[in-house]
Amino acid sequence: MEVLTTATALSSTELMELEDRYNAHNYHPLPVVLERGQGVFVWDVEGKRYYDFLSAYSAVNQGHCHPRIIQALVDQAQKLTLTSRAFYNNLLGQYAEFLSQYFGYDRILPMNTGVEAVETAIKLCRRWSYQVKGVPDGQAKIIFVEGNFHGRTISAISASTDPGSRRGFGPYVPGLVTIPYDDIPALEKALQDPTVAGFLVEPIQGEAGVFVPADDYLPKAFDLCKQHNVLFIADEVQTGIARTGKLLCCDHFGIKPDLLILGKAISGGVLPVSVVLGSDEVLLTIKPGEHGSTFGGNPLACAVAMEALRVVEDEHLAENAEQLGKIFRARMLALQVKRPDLIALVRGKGLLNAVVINDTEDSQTAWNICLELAENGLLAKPTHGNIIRFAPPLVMTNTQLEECCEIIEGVMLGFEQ
Ligand code: IF1
Repeated sequence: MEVLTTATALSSTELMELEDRYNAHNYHPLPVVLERGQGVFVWDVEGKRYYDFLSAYSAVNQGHCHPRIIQALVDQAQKLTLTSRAFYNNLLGQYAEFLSQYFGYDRILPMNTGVEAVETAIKLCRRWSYQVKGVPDGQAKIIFVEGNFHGRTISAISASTDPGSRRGFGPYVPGLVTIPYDDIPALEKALQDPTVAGFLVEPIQGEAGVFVPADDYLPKAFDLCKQHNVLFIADEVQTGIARTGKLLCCDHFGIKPDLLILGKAISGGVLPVSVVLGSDEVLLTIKPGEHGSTFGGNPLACAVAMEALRVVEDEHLAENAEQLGKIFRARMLALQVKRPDLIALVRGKGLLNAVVINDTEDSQTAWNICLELAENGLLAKPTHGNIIRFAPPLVMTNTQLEECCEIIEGVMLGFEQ
C-alpha cells in the first residue's frame, strides 16, 4: 500500500474518500474540498472558485490569508514559535498590553481555542466567587441560557441544552444552570441564589441560528448581575472582532462584560488564538501554577493576533460589516416577499445573518439549497437543519456582496421544494 508522504494531486472525490476512511466522522461537511483561500474567495481542488459565506464560522473575518497577517506569521515563525510559559518571551507582555488597551481591560489570560477560553472563564468565575464574593468552596453556580453554544468540552456540553452536543457524554459537570434566553424574569429568579457566581452568555446566539435578543435584554441582564454581585461573562468567540458591525457585539448594547471571551478571528483564522480579558480583581485570583496551557500566549500567536487586530482597525471592518449587513438583510427581506413559502425569517446583525427556511428542522431543504448555492459559487451551510447562516469575511466589497445576493436570489427564486 503506497503511503502518501506529500500532498498528491487527488480529486475531490478521492480526497473525501480518504478523509472518510481515516478521519473520525465527527462532521458532515458539504461535498466541497477546498485547497486555497484569498480574501472572500476559496477554491476547490478542481480550481472552482467560491465566495466563502461561512468564514470558518467567523474565524476568517479579515479574509483568507490576509497578506499582512500571513507576513506577521512568516516573520515570527522564522524567529521563535513557542517557549512555553516556563520562560518569558519578548512578545507576551507587549501582546497583553496591546490587547488590554485595545479592548479596555486591566489584563488578559491567553489560551488557544475558544472553548479553552470558555473553560478559563468558568474557572476564573468560580475562583473569584470563593475568594472575593465569599461563596462557600465548591458551591459556585454559573448561569447559562438555553440554546447556548460554547464549544465541545465536557463543561461546555454540560451547560448545553442541545441534545446533539450533550447526549451520550455524561456524567455532566455540576453547578451549571440553564435558563431561557432573552428572559429577564427567569434571570432575576435564578439570581436569588446567593451561590451564583456568574452569568455566561453569547450576546447573539450564533449556532442556535443567529438569535438576536431584545434590545434591553443584555443591559437589564448586566444590571441584574451587578445588583447581585455576579460576573457578567460575554462569550464573543463568534460575535466579536467586528462581526456584528461593532468591535464587540456587546458594544451595540452599551455594556462592558466583567469577563470577555474571544477566539476565532482574533488571529484572523490563521492559527488558534483565544483569550479572556478582565479586571485585576478577577484575573489575579488565579496564582502561578494554577492554570495554563502549552501554547497559551506563544510568541507566534502574539505576533499574528496583534497584526490581525490592527487589520480590523485599519480596514474599518466593523463599519463595513454594519453597512454590508444592512444591504444583505434588505435584499433577503425582499427575497422573502417573493418566496414566503421558502423563507420564514431573516435575522442578524452586521455580517452575522441567518435565513430561516420555511420547513421542519429535520428537512433537507436548507441542505439542498446550500448544495445549489455551492453549484453557483457560494459556500454556506445550514445550522440546526432549517437555518442557513450567512457570514462572509468582513473585507467584502459592496460589489461582491451584490453579486452574492444575486447568486442567493437566483437559487432561492428557482428552488423547487
Ligand atoms: C464546531 C458551532 C459556530 C462558538 C462560541 C465558543 C466556541 C464556539 C460562541 C468554541 C465555536 C465553532 C465550533 C465548530 C463550529 C462552530 C460553531 F456551529 F459549532 F456552533 F461558530 F457556531 N463560543 N464555534 O461559536 O470555540 O473551541 O471551536 O475554538 O464545534 O462544530 P472553539
